[in-house]
Amino acid sequence: MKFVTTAVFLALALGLLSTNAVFAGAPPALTPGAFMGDFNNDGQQDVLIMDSATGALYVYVTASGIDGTPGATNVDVAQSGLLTTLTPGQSVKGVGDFNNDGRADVLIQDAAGLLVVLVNDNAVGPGSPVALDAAKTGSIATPPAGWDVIGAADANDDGNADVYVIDNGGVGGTVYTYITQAAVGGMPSVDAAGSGSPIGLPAGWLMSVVGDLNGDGLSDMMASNTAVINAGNQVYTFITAAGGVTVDVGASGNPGAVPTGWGCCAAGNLTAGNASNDFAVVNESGAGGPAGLIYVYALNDDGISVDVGASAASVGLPVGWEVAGLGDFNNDGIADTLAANTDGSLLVYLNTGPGTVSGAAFLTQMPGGWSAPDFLQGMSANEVAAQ
Ligand SMILES: [Ca+2]
Ligand SMILES: [Ca+2]
Ligand SMILES: [Ca+2]
Ligand SMILES: [Ca+2]
Repeated sequence: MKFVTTAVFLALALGLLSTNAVFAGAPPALTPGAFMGDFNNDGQQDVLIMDSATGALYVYVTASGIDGTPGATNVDVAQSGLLTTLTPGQSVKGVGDFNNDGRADVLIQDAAGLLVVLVNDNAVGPGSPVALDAAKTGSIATPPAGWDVIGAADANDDGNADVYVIDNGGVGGTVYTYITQAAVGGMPSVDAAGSGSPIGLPAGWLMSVVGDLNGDGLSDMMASNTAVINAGNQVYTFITAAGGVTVDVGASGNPGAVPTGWGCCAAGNLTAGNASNDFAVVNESGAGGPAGLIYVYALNDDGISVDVGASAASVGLPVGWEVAGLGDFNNDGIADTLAANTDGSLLVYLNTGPGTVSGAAFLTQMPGGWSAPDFLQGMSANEVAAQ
């Protein structure tokens, strides 16, 4: 297929960012992240997990009334279920609603590089386990060699998740967005005419977030300069324009630097009363505060500037735990924090604001060998928006 790259390198904007850069040559830190989405269309995030030995994909559906009461059962066993078993060479690349029926679908890639959407069956009745609708499995595209999936998010605000890829093997840093199309509840495919390349990143920059940051419905991008270890991790927010495959340079900007040794970034709306998202960082090194501490930067409506007064430290994660993503697990409009332990335990901190948590709800402990598949880069949109 024809793969058109029309990347516009924002040399001016990124030049401003790079003036204080000190490149130490350290490999970029990877951002941990789980694949989450609302698989049963009840407004609550659910968690996709995989058995690394067999390739089985399973969804933990979050129970109604999730809370932090000791001993509470926060997984709805009846609605949870096995989706499919991947064949060798296949891997999960993202979760998003690719056909606008309110149910999260699963983006996978096969050994030949083809991106395929496994469509979640919207005919499943209340109380029954989630399942796939094999008749609606849709092929999206095969990115060129060296291009990797960043995540899935609705770039053009048509209700269908789109797929972001980045050139990690060639020129480096060029982002391309496959716009997808599907009738509501139908089979996804790619809209070649609507697809395009919104941005190219300089060397050393990672895309950390794809998802709507300024509340206009169009997915945006947040990148972090993880090569800068002496001056903190700089972050930059790219606000997109109509169509979702171009960047509004004037609306984009630098929210500020994340302190040295802190991991960037998971995004979600933790502030009641505005539509813009906020982002969380984690103290991974213990520099400048206790290791494991989560700090939330509250973003103003523009999606780029930080509301310093509303920003605050949140909970501190115990040793062995990491942030897996932000998503709304109790349908109160405020994103919660999913944390994962190396022993397979999954915990949701129920946020009520940037620095306030009402409780910690234990979801479950995954069986041995199972994990919430990690993103190598970034967080997908289903982790971003508190719908
Ligand atoms: Ca759900
Ligand atoms: Ca769907
Ligand atoms: Ca879309
Ligand atoms: Ca936006």
